[in-house]
Amino acid sequence: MAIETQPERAHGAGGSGQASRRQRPWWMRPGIHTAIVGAVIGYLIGHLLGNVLESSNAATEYPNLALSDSSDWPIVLGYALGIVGWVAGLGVFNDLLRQMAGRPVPVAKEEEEAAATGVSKYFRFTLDHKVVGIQYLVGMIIYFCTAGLFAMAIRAELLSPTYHVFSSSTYIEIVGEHGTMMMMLMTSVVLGPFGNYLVPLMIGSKRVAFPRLEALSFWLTPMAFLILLSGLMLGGFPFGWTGYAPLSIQSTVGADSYAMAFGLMGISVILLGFNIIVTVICYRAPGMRWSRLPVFVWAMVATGFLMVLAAPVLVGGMYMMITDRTAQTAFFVDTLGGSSYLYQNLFWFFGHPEVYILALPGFGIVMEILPVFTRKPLFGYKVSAAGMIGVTLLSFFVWQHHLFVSGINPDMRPVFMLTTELISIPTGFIYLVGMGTLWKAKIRLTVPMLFALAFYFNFLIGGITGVFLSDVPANTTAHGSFFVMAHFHYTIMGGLIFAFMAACYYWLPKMMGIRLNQTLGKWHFWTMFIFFNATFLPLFGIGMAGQPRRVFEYARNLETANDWVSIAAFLLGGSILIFVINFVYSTVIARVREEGNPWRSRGLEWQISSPPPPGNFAHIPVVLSGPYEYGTPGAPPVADLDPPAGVISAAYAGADTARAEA
Ligand code: HEM
Ligand SMILES: [Cu+2]
Repeated sequence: MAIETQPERAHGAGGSGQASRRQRPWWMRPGIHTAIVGAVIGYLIGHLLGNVLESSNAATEYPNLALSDSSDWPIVLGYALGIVGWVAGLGVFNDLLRQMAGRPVPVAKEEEEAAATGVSKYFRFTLDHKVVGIQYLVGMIIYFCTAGLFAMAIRAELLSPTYHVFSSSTYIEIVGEHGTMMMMLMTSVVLGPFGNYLVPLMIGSKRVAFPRLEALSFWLTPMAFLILLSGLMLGGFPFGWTGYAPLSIQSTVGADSYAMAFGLMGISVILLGFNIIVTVICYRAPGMRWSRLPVFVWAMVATGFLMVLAAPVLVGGMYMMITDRTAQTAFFVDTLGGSSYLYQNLFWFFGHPEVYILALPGFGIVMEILPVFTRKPLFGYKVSAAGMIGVTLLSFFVWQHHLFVSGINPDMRPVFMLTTELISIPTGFIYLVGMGTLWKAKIRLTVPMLFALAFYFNFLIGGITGVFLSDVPANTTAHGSFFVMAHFHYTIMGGLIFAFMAACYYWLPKMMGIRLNQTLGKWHFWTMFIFFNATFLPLFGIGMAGQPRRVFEYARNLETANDWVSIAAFLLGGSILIFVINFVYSTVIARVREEGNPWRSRGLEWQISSPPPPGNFAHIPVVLSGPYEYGTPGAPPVADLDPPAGVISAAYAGADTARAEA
């Protein structure tokens, strides 16, 4: 049940507001500038330390174990201490250290931060979940566009079947940067901005459970992004986004940036998911039963569990890769007693749940949007929640479908073929909930709704081709080809990213109190939808014709088709540009206010002003009914926003006694 008081108060060691009000000059207050200084100092110290280690190194003592040929220690330690410096510069440790030293920690810090005005709060480590949501949103758009530019570079090279713009080694570096940047950062593209911002509003809470962890999860992402990008200066990494051993152990220092960035992002994702889970379990308003939880929140919880359970395996794998490369631990080196299969299994034990980390939030968004624009209850609400739980559980039992052609015990293949085909059942349930809601509905074709409908169109193609790939014989043929590439772009770009766009158009009026321009929105939608399909549909055929992934040369007869795809891809890039222009134009220049409930949604988040005031709700609301009772005669309002005194304290007293008794 919801908790209104702030736990910090309870052990705020007698602190008063004074501690925080004694202002230092701005440049001494923690912020992004001190973080940069911290990161640079940390990097330099680490680099120096690494050089010292390197010169006294194991490489001379154990020459036969020296697997890679360049100095990994200075790079790895530089990155590691750079991260520590960045976090310290942001002031993440300040309260902790104060508390450990027995000094007063300013109480009511969260309330003060929530009331802060001005743009500078967006450049700080802050405890306000709404600020973190906006920080994530802007960050994600930047990361997505950067990774998208790499995609444009890939398509530029593929205009010609032979050497054209980039050398073969540069090409694979670019593919690696594109794939890794997308896969590591887009894990948070929904939970980061929309999960953090909206979940407390949707469950009737004033706050999240762990504001510091939430803020930290965001502030690790710029570091992961920059570390991955810096790999380009170190010669890149030649193994795509999957980092298979032994190549990843033998590659030059660019591989360290891959492992450090991906591992760091793994940590960020664990914190992100953990905070959301605990928030939903512990901070729901009275009356917000699990059976009334918005389906978007269900998706956030399911994804949170996937994150918390899968990402540690990634972090472990990356850590082992780093120690293999520096301390010559040889976890993944067959000739020294390790196993490159071990890496593949660790990677995909994370990697497959990851694809559901990318899919479930998309479903959460579109299922939230459909009832609003069809004015109908969500069809099969319970089925959708059950489907998401089913997907979450099953997704830990399918990972070896990525290893069908690896040579690992072939008798395992039918088992994993079966589990993979099984998972399409709960996924199909979730899909059908959408179809049932659309059935015989009068649809309002707003921009968010268009994106939601396109999600279903694209995901169908991505999903059905996935069933083909789960089949061992078909997989053996298509593996490593552009067919696979087209399949997963249909689910991730065609699914997740379309849903993300739907969410931007739907919830930005809530989050910023500003309406995105709808005409530009329609241009954005139609160009993105048409050129997305024009880019990726032909790639199924090109893949079946044998064009391999990650290779910059292909058969001459495929040139025309590839040229078509490249031109469509550039136009697709142009459609994203329309979005960015619309975003900047609408939020910075035009600023058309949108205060009320423009979509006439029953969602709890829409029942308060936009953007919500500090602390979200004046009083903790009492939830009276489910969020999807559109067109239900006599349906009660969603919540009582100003419940009579006593109702809440009674609810808390109940919760407290329940806890005390437990
Ligand atoms: C503008 C839209 C996009 C275009 C035009 C595009 C294009 C491409 C192309 C052509 C490749 C294959 C290169 C090769 O194997 O030779 C590729 C690989 C890849 N893309 Fe995209 N992409 C786009 C968006 C995305 C998104 C949104 C994601 C995920 C969030 C993504 C994830 C990947 C991954 C994981 C790979 C595989 C990299 C590897 O083989 O290691 N892409 N992309
Ligand atoms: Cu998989």
